[in-house]
Amino acid sequence: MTPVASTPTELNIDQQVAAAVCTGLASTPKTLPPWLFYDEAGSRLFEQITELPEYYLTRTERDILSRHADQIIAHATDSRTYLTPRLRIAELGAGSADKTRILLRAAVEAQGEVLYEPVDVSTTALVVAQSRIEREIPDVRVRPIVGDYTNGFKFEPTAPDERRLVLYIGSSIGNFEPAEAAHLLAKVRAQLRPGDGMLLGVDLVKDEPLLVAAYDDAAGITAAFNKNMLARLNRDLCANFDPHSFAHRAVWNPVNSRMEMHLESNRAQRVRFAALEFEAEFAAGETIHTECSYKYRPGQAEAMLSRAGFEPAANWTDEKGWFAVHLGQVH
Ligand code: AVI
Repeated sequence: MTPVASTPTELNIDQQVAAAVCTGLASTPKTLPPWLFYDEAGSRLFEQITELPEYYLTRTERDILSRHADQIIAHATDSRTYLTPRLRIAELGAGSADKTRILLRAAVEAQGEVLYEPVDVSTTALVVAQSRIEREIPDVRVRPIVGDYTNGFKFEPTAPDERRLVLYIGSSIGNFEPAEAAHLLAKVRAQLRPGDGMLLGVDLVKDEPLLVAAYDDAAGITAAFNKNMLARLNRDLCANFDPHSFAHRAVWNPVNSRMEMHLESNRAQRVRFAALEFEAEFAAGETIHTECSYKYRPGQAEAMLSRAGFEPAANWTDEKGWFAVHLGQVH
């Protein structure tokens, strides 16, 4: 197992949580950033969300990858310069790398050994993903990169006969504001060379009831995921949120083409953060906006890739046109 180093990101996480709370809860309307969802309990709840009947995103993307993995790998390896370039597969925010195994197997099939570079802030997630992948697909060598892909991580240079395919799947790009998403893609592009590519998974606009159900499931798992942010702040910043006094809200915002998650205070209340000497006051019905999840219309993902300097090369979708996977190449 490759040892993975601890990073400044993990060391200064408490300061980042404190800064996010002081900024977000002092603003109008109140906001908290979605990365606060992903403590240990939140990451477990997210894994449960991905298996919910209403949360179509994960299974739809998995089906697309399963059906088209060989084609995706062939497109990404397609070359005018080298006869058979070797493909390295990197992944931003790899997490458990569950769906990635489909592409890794297809790459092993096409070229034998494959180097896989998962990037994640969570050392634990990387260690788990590495041991699972190396056990299940012995021809994959895993070289984890612990780091925050939104903030200054570095890929190692590839050899002249290699090309890198960067995966950014799971609709994670949708959790960024359009300007931030553009900036992130451009930063990744700046680290790539001609022949390299990016595979981007995006969720598409669909009927409102389907979208709302995906973010407000009958079993209440997404509500628990949203409210877990309050439990996290109680623990990390000695706050005294009563999670029962907040309701989970999931709303479709058609103007901005995004699902939004909010936490709505069901009474007037004051919440104290003992670790910060900070208090936040809530009126009855006041909300904290915790997440945006952008949904794209035809042509928007291609435009986003082009603006970041990628040539949209191919895309794959499901029969219902609910989700799409786009390949952008560097020329
Ligand atoms: C991680 N991300 C793509 C999920 C989404 O659908 O925006 C997070 C999530 N939020 C609520 N359910 C799932």
